[in-house]
Amino acid sequence: MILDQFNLKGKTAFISGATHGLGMAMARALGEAGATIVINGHSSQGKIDQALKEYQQAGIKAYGYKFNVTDEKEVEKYIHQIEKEVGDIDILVNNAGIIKRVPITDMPLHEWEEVIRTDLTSPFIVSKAVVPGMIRRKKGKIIHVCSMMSELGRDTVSAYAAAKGGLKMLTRSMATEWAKYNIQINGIGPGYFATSQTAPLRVAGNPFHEFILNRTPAGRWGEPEELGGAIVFLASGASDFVNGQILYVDGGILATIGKPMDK
Ligand code: GCO
Repeated sequence: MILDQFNLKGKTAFISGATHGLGMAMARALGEAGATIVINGHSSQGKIDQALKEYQQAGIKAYGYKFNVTDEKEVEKYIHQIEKEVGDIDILVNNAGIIKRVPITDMPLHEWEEVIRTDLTSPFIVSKAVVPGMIRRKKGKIIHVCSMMSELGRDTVSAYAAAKGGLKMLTRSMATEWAKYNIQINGIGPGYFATSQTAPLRVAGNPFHEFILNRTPAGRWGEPEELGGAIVFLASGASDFVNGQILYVDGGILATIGKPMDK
């Protein structure tokens, strides 16, 4: 039965970050599809505990670990610990990320490096730590959280766009090297969603808010749970012959040049 292909019962998914926002929405969807969820945070055990409470209240089996996904030694230690304490990681979602909205001329090198390390190097580090098990088992799903900025530039988000553009090519490179092990590596590309990360942009009367409403054919910001179907598809047997693709969930932004701002 085709719907059985979307069932994640018995699977374990590690979603980096996922203490809030889009990561939490995607993790909840994977949990509701039957997966056991593992999340992480690097700064606050309180945030991890609060998120675990929300997952458990939703009837989702969830575990949380506090470590920094940009630190290779910590990642190796904790991925090993997760596989020992929870089980094999069948699904990896590289979600953890940051954004800094600063014009290039005003961006200090250390801020550029922080964004690149978190949004691009960390998926490299975490995937490298998880993939040996997937290769051994000849089965696995890796999903990188990309962005509109994997395809488009925007002023003040140069480091983020460079990282997310690189993440698109890392997705394709991993698919090239690892598809032969029956591992599917794809990306999910959220458009503009109503989250804490975009809250500063969604202030009524903010020209950017009006711009996005006009630039998005659906005429609205996405709701985080609207990523659920796409992430479950990419994490499930329904996508076993899909590799190196970025699945955009963007209300149509990438389909159009846009239209003049409503007068
Ligand atoms: C911005 C936004 C975007 C979105 C998302 C779009 O500053 O333009 O934060 O980066 O968050 O990444 O796909």
